Amino acid sequence: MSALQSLETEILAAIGAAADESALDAVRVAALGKKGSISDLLKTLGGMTAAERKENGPLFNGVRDRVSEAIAQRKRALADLALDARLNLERVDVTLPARPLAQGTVHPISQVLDEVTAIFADLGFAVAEGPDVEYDDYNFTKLNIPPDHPARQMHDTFYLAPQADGARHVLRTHTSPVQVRTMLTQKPPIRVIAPGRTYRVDNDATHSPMFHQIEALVIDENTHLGHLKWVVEEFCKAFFEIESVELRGRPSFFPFTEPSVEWDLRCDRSVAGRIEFGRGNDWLELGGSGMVHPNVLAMCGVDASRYQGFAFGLGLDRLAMLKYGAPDLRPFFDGDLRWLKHFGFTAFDVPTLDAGLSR
Ligand code: 2U9
Repeated sequence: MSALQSLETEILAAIGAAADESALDAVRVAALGKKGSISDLLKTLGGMTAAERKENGPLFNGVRDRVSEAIAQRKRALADLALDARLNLERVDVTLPARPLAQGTVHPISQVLDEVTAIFADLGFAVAEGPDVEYDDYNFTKLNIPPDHPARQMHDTFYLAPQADGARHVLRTHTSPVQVRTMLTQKPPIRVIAPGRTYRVDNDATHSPMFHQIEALVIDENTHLGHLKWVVEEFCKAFFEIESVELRGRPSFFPFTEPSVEWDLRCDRSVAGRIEFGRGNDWLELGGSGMVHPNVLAMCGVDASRYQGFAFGLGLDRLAMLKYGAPDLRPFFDGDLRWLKHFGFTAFDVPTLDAGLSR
């Protein structure tokens, strides 16, 4: 091997062995710098004869070019290695949960809706939904409230402008039309809850023109009042997170149920500003219910000679007020950040029956 070849081999080996950019730069300066080995070699060309220069020039320049290219290649490889090492060090686990935002909170009504949905899902109920703007027929007539029925006045209905045929849509006054839609489109057995916004012309400390209801409907061959009471009882125990409850049923009247029952829950109000369930000498009105009226079953396409079922309704806003101690309904819909911060929940408090509904 000629001296020139061994010089090139030696420099290329040093380039390959350079572990970082500064080591590589030292090799570059030693070979190609002002006083570098290759630069020294190139300087000798000036003292050569034309024939020697013609022979050695391309050889020396070839060594310089290959060394320059090897240095550039090693530089890119070292930069890639450095980037890989940095990426490894600064790796972000995108599967980790995001940090909670300082501002936004889950509204108590959304929280209560999630809690109620989790409880009923555990009991085998599906969630049914429907539109806020409803047919008069589904909101009233199919629920056994014909056009001149006095119950229409009690509902304080928001009516929309008449259609070409004179029919008027309404803002649904309860979520019951959702169960009408369910019965019209599904065959029994049916087990659904219908949560959502409802509307009535009403506005004071305990009423808002837009409020939230949750209703349940069960239709099967042998469903009876005992099942209804058991479901209401199980719901109360799970929702108020207590071992036992006592329910009192009062006879009532609703056009869409027969017989109809309103439920009261035993509670203790002896400590001012507090309410506790499951004990005490007081009763809290919970909501109404009953066995679905045979007229309703028939108008919704269910064979009333074979099937029967129960339905009940609860006010979601009232449940939220009771459970989380908010005394006035109006701030629920004001969007005041201070109120939302006080009564809101963090997005990580997803209610489940195993982990606890409210923590
Ligand atoms: C169908 C048949 C029957 C749903 C019912 C009630 C009684 C009731 C109130 C509770 C609190 C409304 O928000 S609230 O003021 N609801 O008392 N709801 S029975 O009965 C139905 C529903 C749908 C097809």
